[in-house]
Amino acid sequence: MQTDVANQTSNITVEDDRTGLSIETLKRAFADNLFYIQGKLAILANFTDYYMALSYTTRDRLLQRWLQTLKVYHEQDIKTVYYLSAEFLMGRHLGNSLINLDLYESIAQAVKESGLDLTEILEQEPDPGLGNGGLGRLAACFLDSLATLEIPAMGYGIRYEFGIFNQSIQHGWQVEIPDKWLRCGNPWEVVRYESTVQVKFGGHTEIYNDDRGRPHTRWIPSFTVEGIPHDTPVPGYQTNTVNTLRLWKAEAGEDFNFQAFNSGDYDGAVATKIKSETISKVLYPNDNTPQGRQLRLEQQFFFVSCSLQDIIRRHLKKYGRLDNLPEHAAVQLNDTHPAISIAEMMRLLVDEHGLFWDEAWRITQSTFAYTNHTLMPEALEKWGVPLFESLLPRHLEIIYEINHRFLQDVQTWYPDDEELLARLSIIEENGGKQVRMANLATVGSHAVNGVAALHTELLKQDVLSDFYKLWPEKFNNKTNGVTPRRWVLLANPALSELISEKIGGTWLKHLDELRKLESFVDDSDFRQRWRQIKQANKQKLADYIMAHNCVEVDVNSIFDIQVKRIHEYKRQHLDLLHIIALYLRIKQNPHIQMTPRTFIFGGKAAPGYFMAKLIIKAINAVADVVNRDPDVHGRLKVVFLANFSASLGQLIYPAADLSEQISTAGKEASGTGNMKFTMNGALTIGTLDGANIEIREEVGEENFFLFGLTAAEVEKMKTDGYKPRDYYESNEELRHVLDRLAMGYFSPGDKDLFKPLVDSLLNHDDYMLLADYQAYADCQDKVGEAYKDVEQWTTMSILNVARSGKFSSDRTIKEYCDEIWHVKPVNVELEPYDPAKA
Ligand code: GPU
Repeated sequence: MQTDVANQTSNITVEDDRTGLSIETLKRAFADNLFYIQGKLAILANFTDYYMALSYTTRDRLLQRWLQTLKVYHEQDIKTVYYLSAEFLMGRHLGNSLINLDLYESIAQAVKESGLDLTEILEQEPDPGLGNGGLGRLAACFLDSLATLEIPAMGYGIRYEFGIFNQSIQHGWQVEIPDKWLRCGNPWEVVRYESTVQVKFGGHTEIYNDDRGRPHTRWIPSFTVEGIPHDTPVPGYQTNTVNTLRLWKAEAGEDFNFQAFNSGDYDGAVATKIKSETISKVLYPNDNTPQGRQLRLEQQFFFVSCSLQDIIRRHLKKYGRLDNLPEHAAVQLNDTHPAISIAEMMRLLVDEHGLFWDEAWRITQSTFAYTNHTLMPEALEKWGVPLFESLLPRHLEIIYEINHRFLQDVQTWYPDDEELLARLSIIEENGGKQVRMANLATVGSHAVNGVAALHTELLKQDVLSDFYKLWPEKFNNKTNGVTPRRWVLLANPALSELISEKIGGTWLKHLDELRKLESFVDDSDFRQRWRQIKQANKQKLADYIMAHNCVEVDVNSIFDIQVKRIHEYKRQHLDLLHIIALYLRIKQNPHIQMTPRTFIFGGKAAPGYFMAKLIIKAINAVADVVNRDPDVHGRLKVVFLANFSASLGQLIYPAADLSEQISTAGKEASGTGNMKFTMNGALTIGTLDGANIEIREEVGEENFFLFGLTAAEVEKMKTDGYKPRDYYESNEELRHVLDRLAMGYFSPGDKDLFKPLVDSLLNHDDYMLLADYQAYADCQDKVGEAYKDVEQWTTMSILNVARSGKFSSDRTIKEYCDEIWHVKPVNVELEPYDPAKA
């Protein structure tokens, strides 16, 4: 790197160097950080060094706001939101920080004057993959909105050493590669050793009497682990507020350091250390289907205990009492992963802080709220009682006590309804006792919400219907949203610029203002630029596809995209059946007219999910045949993009023409990718599921490609006895498609390869692909026709963006603030940095 640092004559003061925003100062800081932090001479530096130096330059400029925010929160009488989540899929930090600090342009200039290119440096950042999919990404969008809305908030989670695996595709199969995201260091975290907490596990409980002869319970653990907080700043967009994401790393406790070593038990000491550190080692790569492993429960309890101890410690330091905790803390449970919070809070209040049970219960219930993210029965977390007893003996006692008191209440309201009691009980008695975490979370919270209107209705009618009858007022809907800062401004700068040129820049904080775009819908210059931007975004993706898949795609074809976790309920294989059908139509009639399409897939399968991995293989197998067949003649291409992630999403959403949201109705709680596509001007082909329903309501039914059974029809068909084979037998095209797959047409070396996939569809078809197949294929024909009318498609695309304002996570978070948390914004005024006073 060539800099002119040596020639600089301006007077840059020390404090300027770390807070100054002029191009000159930024250049100087960048060069300094390369030298002093990375320890590299410019001529020997590589891109990682540039990335690190630029990150420190940016972090320095965040710190003033971050520390000022902490000071204001410390001094003022406020209520704070604590968002507890086992996953935070934050996405890359550097670009987002630059945007939120309004520093993007200056840094780009400073970097350019240093002879480098900012976008290339941004690509060096490892994408912190501390989540699986929608649930973890939602938590990240929420943190962005909380900071932007100036709400005092803190995210609490686990600092996994290995995040979601990297996916590579080998011979069409998914191969998992460990994600060593911390290898080069993490410039975005600050370790707060002084706030380390102790977490107990195992052992037994005993009763003892206090000085006044009152009995108490004491938990004697068999081992203790330390939780070390690692803090990451979360800047709001164009505000001074910088909130904190606090992630806990597990380390061996004090006793390890002395006792085991001193007694000469070196192996034993090391084993303890390894066991402790294992707790925050790796993210469980399951989405929507928990694995009931002991380590997973250890992870959950570990971060919950750390976080609640942290909250209580800070509260006590400030107020010296706990009865007013609910006035200052709102704790949100992101699904049931942190639901053990209910029992841990009771334990801390009763056993450790000496509160009476009833008072502790009042505090707990008024502090916690619970968000449910799934209706799928297999995704509801349950833990075997024996495991619970050995790992968390005191918590099991507390859960029994909570359950006993709860069921006694129920009995007074509904006497002699044994079945109702059995359904409501926190303990499932059938087939080996289990603790039902959703029941625990519901009983212990004052609010329970679903994540889209349909999902909340189904929660009330189905999964949690008995609780709804008891406490209808507890239930509420909070339709998900996504942050337009990352998903439009950062991902799609050209579109953002066009929009700001037309309606000003405030839409980024008030997304409803996008409606103003409707008045430009007939402006031919605007429409043309709209199309050019989409085309350029498609070209960027096409270049990526060429570089990574060696497949040439036509940017004039429909970019028809399905990116999300691979799951049978999301029905990537329905998309695939239709692709095979189109291919067979070409083979039968080589001159058939067809709007050219590029089908693009991306998504990870849980490593133990056989059928999901087979679907990936099938997509790649079909791609191999279709992409090579000269008969296809540019009409079809199929691409599976490896290693879908937040950062790859930023490339993909802006390049889409068609967004595939084709889950079986009633199965996708909300979906959030659907919103990102819509905001970037893609049209949706989708079922009446999750937030699709609300997207269609907003954009207008004429601007949405709807197909398929409704949730009610799905249920009715199931109870009436669904026979997938009937569809196979009566639908010739569908039969040919399935036969080709089953016969090994796409797997020449292994004819039976896809038989399990076909058999599952013919014999069970739990997600009703065959019932929805014809409606989907017909709807896709309409899409193909519609795309031919460029003008009409442009109008629909503009209207989709103009009417997507509801799906900002700012709207979602405002609703949580007003209706669940009862928290208000807190203004943070910046004070000039003064080293003498710091
Ligand atoms: N979701 Br439960 C996940 O991503 N992982 C999970 O373990 C569970 C739910 C998703 C839902 O599938 C999706 O519909 C929703 O939009 C998202 O959570 C955020 O609410």
